[in-house]
Amino acid sequence: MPLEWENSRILWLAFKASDLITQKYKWEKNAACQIWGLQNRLSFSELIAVGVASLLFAFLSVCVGQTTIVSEGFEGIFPGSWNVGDGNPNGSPSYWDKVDAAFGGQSPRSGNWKGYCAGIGYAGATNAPRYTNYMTAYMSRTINLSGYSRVNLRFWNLVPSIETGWDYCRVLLDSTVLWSNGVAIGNWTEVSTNLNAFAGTTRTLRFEFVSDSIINYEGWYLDDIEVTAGTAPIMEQFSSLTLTNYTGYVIDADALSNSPAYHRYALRVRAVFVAENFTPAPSNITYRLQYRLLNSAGVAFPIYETNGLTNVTYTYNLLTNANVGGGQRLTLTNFAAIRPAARLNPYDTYTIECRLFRGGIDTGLVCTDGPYQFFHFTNMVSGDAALNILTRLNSVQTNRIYMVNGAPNRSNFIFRVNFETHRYDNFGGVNMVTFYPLALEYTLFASNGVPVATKTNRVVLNLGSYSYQPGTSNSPGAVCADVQY
Ligand SMILES: [Ca+2]
Ligand SMILES: [Ca+2]
Ligand SMILES: [Ca+2]
Repeated sequence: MPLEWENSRILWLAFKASDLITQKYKWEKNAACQIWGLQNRLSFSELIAVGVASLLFAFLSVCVGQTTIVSEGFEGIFPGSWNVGDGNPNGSPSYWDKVDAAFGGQSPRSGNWKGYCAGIGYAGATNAPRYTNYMTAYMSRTINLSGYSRVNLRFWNLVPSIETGWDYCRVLLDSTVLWSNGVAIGNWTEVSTNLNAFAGTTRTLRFEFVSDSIINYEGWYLDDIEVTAGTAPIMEQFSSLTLTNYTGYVIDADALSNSPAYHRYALRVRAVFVAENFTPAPSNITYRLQYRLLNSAGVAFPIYETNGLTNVTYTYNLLTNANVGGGQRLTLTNFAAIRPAARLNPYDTYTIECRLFRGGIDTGLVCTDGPYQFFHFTNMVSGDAALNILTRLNSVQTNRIYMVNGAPNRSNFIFRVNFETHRYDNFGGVNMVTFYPLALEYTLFASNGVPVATKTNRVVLNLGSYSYQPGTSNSPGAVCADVQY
């Protein structure tokens, strides 16, 4: 349905699609259409891109903490940064290489590959390999520990058999022996060594297997070697923050159901972080994860605390205990159920924030997930008389950028309107189509802000939509319309 007006070069159009939404559009010759939202000014292209953005940034996290200096699981190119060789010129050269899962009969500690002291030049068969005589097989690399005051070395190792008393494994930092072993280790076993004494320097880390002139067995395997560094005795790092039940809806009535498929009344959030102990002694730590829901302006949105009430800072706080052994790194996973305490605005976007506190002290670590958009149904009664419908006006476009007053087919503008409605009604009853009116109201403004009289300013649509969409969990029925008036 066309809109007509008398004269203007810069015009404004106020658009009203229902009592729930009011959007104002500015339209200018040769200029992009822009939308003024309820709270924020958004450019047209930004609003359309919101759905894409939430996918792109869903896994973006802000993470700071300890640093991984070395991470070797033998899954990539080997030797890579390592120097490998046999320091004993006698016998045939035999030294470190990566070997596959089947090699030697024992699976890698992780992935598909592990390191073997005689991967190059081994004796025997791949299913029963043996190291050779006269080996000083090494894999070594430089580690730069400058800028850190705390350093941990961890590695996993396995020694199916060895000539005890004559052949041996050891780990060195330059010429300092950090660890040594001359006996069989039947299962993958982690070794943890504190390297704080070497922090701030650059060193050479060396794994060395030594055999004498006679009698050989299977020898030494390595996997998942890690050198991590930090600046404090205990350090943490966020791995991820993920909204796990995003459907585009928050449905308060789901709180009446015990089924996990109906848990859409809360934002189910998984936070994963690692805690590392850079001391030799175990540490028992209480962490607090403080969650907030931020709108697009970065302002905290009302949410319920774990006790079902709201607090003044709109935070949701969970405590978790961690017993982190000396030199150990622990991965901790925390699950939150964040429930909005007010109706989420379908025109705004929301980001979930998690802040980590250790023993009451803010670690400064923050992780975020978002932005997300939601249609939020607050109706709690299945069979209430009201029509529980949410709408959103997505865009308005015009097909021409000029008008000629009095000329046939040129004295009006035709607007293409894109909107959507979502309905969640009678969700405990029979699913059926109901028709309801949706009014689109237009107002034209001249550049001085004064409304311009038009022949038409209201279009009433008769829309029909299902009360819900049946499924494993019933979903709201939706209508997305792209109509011209
Ligand atoms: Ca591996
Ligand atoms: Ca040799
Ligand atoms: Ca030997």
